Amino acid sequence: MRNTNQDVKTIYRKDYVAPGYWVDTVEMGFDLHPQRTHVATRLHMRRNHDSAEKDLILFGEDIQLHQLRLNGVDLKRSAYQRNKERLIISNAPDTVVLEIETSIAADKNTTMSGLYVSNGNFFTQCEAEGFRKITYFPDRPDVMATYTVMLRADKKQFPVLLSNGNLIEQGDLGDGRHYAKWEDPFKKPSYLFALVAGKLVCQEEKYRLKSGRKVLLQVWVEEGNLDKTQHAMDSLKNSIRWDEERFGLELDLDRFMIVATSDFNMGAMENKGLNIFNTKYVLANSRTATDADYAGIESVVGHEYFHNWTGNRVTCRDWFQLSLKEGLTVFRDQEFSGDLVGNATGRAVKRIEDVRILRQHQFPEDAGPMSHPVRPDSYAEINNFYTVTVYEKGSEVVRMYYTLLGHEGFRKGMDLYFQRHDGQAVTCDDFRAAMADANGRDLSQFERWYSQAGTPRVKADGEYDAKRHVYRLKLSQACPATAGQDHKLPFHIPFAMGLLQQDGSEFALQLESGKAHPQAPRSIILELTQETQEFEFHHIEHEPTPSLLRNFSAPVILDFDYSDAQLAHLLAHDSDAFCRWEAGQRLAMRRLLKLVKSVQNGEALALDDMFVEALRKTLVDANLDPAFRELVMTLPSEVMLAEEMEIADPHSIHQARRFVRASLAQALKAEFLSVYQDHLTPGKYKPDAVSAGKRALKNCALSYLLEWSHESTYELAYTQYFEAENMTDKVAALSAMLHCSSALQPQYQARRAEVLQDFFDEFQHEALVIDKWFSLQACAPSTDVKQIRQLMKHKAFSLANPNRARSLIFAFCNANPAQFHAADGSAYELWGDAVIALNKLNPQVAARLARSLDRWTKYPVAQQEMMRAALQRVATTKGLSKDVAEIVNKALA
Ligand code: 0A1
Ligand code: ZN
Repeated sequence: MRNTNQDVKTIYRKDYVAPGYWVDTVEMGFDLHPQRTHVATRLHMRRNHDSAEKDLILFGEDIQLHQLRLNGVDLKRSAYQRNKERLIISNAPDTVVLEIETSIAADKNTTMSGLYVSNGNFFTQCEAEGFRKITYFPDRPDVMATYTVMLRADKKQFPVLLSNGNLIEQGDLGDGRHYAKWEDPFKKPSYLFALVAGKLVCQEEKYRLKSGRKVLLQVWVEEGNLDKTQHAMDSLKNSIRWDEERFGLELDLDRFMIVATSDFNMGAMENKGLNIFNTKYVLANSRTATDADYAGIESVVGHEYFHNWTGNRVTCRDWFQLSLKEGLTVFRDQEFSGDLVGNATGRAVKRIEDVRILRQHQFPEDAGPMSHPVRPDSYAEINNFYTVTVYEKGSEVVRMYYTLLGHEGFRKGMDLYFQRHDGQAVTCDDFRAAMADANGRDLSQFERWYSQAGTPRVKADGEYDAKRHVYRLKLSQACPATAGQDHKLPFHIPFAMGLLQQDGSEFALQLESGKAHPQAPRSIILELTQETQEFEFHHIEHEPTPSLLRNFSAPVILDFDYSDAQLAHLLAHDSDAFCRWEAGQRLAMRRLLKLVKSVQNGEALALDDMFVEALRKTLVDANLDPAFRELVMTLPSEVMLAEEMEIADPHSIHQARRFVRASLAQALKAEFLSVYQDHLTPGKYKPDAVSAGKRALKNCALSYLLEWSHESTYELAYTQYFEAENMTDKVAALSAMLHCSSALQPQYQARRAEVLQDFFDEFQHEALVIDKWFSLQACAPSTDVKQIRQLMKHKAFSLANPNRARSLIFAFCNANPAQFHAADGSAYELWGDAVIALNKLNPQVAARLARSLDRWTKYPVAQQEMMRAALQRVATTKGLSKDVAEIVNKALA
């Protein structure tokens, strides 16, 4: 059934054809003026005799073409074909020098793709297909060339002129203008091109590489922000060191620059030698940034830096291979953050956080209308495929190689990958082949992780044979049908596991019978490759408690019929921190789902002592890492609960979760209080994982204490808010005051208003903090759609700034389900208004927001009808971008 009147053209992976022409060198001259930037480009091209494409095809979008010259001769209008997207020259000679003159109105560009102006400065964003908004070009990642770039601009207005690579010349032009010439010695695809021009200042440092070579590191920001660049600089130095040590990869340029802009569609961009970042992932000091912000900066700085090898030196043949660079680079940044913590529990905490993100965002994506394989087969708009599947599931796929091949084996695979493919544009198959060949392994079945969408389920059944002292584990796998893929073939699943004894220690795991081997490992990785397999463990003296899918060794859903007692045993003893945490989550999930039913049936709610006791033990266990304890005390989110239900019921979910939090607060108030007191971190703020873990636990305790509605606890948050010397504690207090049960009580209204106003007044000139101010309100359970509309009228709100739009509208639509799904459908209307308004300004951001209704078929019929109507309204809007059209069409299909 077609529900809409706007179909968009689909591009298929199977249709890949190599480019008809290669580009060896690109020379560009920019005359930068915000209203009209003139661009002169010279391309040295040569025919690719291996290609079926005979024409010379260039892409171009929203640019004025002034002149086109081929081998020195002006091309007449009849010598080429041109439409809105392409320029095609037929019968071109084998060697071509093409000169192109174009112009751009960067100040009118609100899409933040191509060349645009933010706060008076010029920036570019060329991934995925933004370069074609600057000049006509074979804008596809398999066309790799070296670039020389001349920038000219008014010296006063644009004192800083940056592009990729090395600065080779600069000077004055007279008439108040100046120039800078940049040369990037490395071949790159056009999506890695960048320029920045404007009034910026930098923190810089000479840094010595392991090899002894000195490089220049710079972090560029707007004036007034130099007090917030140190952490980004430290993170960059840590990243450089880490890639040398862990993968033997050295920075290949003499200069590496990071530039921050407050107008950016995504987190950051890995342009060669000139990374452009969202300010959110650069700027931090203790007054304005939280522990989470510090951690985010570290991982994004790492991520972009690691792309220099995984993405830039070796890039993607076509955009279907996006996960080749993104999955691998996410894996690398996750490992980097884990290694930096420097201890096993810290690593485990990081792992749990990453799994939580995967489950919260990727599992729902894989179960919804946008479900796609890690390597998609088709797309209408590639920007819609920068997804949690390509990134986070892609990283899990890379992690599975790591798990199967081991530390050394994985490194061998990486070495071979660079040996074979440095300077090339390749595919996910090439990566898999390098991993297999370097280790003499057959990884052909592993291909299915790239080609089959959906989250596999692994069902485990255990049986203990007391006579033979054998524990038999049966594993079966299945994967639900997804769009266009009805039948799935079995995956190659690394399944890590152990068996716990009654005293909490682990059995030696021996898969063969015969003599007992007490030295056998206590944790092993089974390889599940068939639909069903059985494994027998010998010399198991009593019935064990299985610890399954250790460290979340594969991105699957595990079904095992655990008893409560078994889960409590795992929570108390498992040596695998992931499974230990998971046991607590299972205990909680079970209760929450039952309570949701009770809410729906109007029954009295009750929480059992066994659960409270299991959590109490973890909460007060001083031998456990505070960060880990905080993770255990955090209940599964409302989004995760909705995913577990046949028909989601956000209001009952909210009430049930609230009830569990309040009951825990009531039962454990003494414990929460002493945990709170014991984890204060006085003295100078430090963002390291240990201090951050203490703050996380302390603030978790505070938020529980406020569920127990009592004057004294509200007072505690109020005091913490005013006395906090860092943003983590300040925002945690404010969040607790807005989000907990007490927040709903009228007697606290005045104080809530007071702190909100105080926060705004103090930080009104700190854009990133004002984003928090909007977000906190957008996610508060008491904030309804009317208040959101009110906040949209606030003088500090702007839909045009992606961070601000995300802080209010996305936060409300994605993270406040009970209000977003208000019975009258009024929030869906708000969603539609915002998507339609954003569609005109910034299609990429609009398409992201459009995804908030992805799961609409999961709700009761009455809600579904209203959501469908909202989707249809968007789908039939005139002038819909292909970004938004693809999303809503898929939702309605
Ligand atoms: N490659 C970047 C993410 C990125 C992707 C697309 C963008 O614009 C459409 C911008 C950034 C990364 O993985 O960090
Ligand atoms: Zn990336």
